[in-house]
Amino acid sequence: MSSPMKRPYLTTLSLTPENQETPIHFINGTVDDQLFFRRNHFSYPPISNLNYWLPIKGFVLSPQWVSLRDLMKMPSKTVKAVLECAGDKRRYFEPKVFGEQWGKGAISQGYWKGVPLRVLLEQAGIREGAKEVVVEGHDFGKRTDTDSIHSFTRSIPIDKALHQDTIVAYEYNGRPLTFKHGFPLRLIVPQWYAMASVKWIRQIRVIESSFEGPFQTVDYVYYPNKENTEGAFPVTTMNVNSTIQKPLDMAVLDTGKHKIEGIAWTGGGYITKVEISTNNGENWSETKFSSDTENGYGWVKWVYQWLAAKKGEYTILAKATDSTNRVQPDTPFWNRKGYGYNAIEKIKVKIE
Ligand SMILES: Nc1nc2c(c(=O)[nH]1)N[C@H]1C(S)=C(S)[C@@H](COP(=O)(O)O)O[C@H]1N2
Ligand SMILES: [Mo]
Repeated sequence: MSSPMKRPYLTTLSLTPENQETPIHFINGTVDDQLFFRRNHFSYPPISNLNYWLPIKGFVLSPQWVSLRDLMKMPSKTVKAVLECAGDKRRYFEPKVFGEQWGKGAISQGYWKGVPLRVLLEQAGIREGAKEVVVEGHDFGKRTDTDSIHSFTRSIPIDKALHQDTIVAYEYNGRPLTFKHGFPLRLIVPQWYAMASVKWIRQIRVIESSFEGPFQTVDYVYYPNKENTEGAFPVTTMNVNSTIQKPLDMAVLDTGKHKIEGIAWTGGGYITKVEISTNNGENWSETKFSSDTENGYGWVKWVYQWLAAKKGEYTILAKATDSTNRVQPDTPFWNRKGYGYNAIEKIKVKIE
């Protein structure tokens, strides 16, 4: 009997903190823990499930301390969602930007089960005038820009916090969260880039102002301008995007039939169309979807049958469109910190 793969097969960008991406051609339906990319700002936190209580406090009528046991008895919900790091594909920006040089594999998809954040907030009773919900992680450390210690803490606007599919998750693909992906509790904010999905929740706090922590106001902000903060705006929902999984970039293939395959996803609506060009954009053809398009917040799998009759070098492009009529742009939206890359997907192959 062949045994299942025992080790994660991930490409390492850094080990402390651990930042690793998924070889994109390995991804199929859902991404299991062994293949799930890892993105951390700090070392893993010292944490155990013994005596784990979740505080829900701040601008509420009756602050709550919920034990894990009680939390698991509350109404729950399972949400299929793509998690994509805002820095996914960063290495393709020109000019280059600082930050982890992610390729195309800082993305995953799976089923998250948990308690809607709304249920917890309603239990605590949100006070009139509440503006944001701040979620703090158990991990902490020094940032490179200051000497002070920070925890990984992020906020979401109150309406997103009350959205029925924003959940405090304790299971992934039918099993308890693994430690590296946020055990015992993790926020899941579908449609937003994954920085919003805070791992190892330490506390949830309702505030009546705007949260100003460095992971909110320094990082995860689009700075379109190299030198100043002109035109800056926060990173929120995912852009419409696609990735070619097969063939591999720079593959050498025989003449004949080849399947071009990949995924497409969006943070707004659902994917309506993915087009392929095998001649660097001169002609485009529509691909077929091999999965549902309106599948919660998941990605779409698409496929295109290509007949490579002639030998030579080919530039293959993929371009996704979503139901809000957003299309992948020809040129990426360059920003200083390199977030949200979604220019038309491109690979090269050689037919011999
Ligand atoms: N507590 C905590 N939550 C976090 C982070 C972190 O460093 N600490 N990183 C965020 C970012 S930027 C991403 S892309 C995702 C990565 O989740 P993963 O490591 O499970 O893939 O978690 C988010 N939640
Ligand atoms: Mo991220």
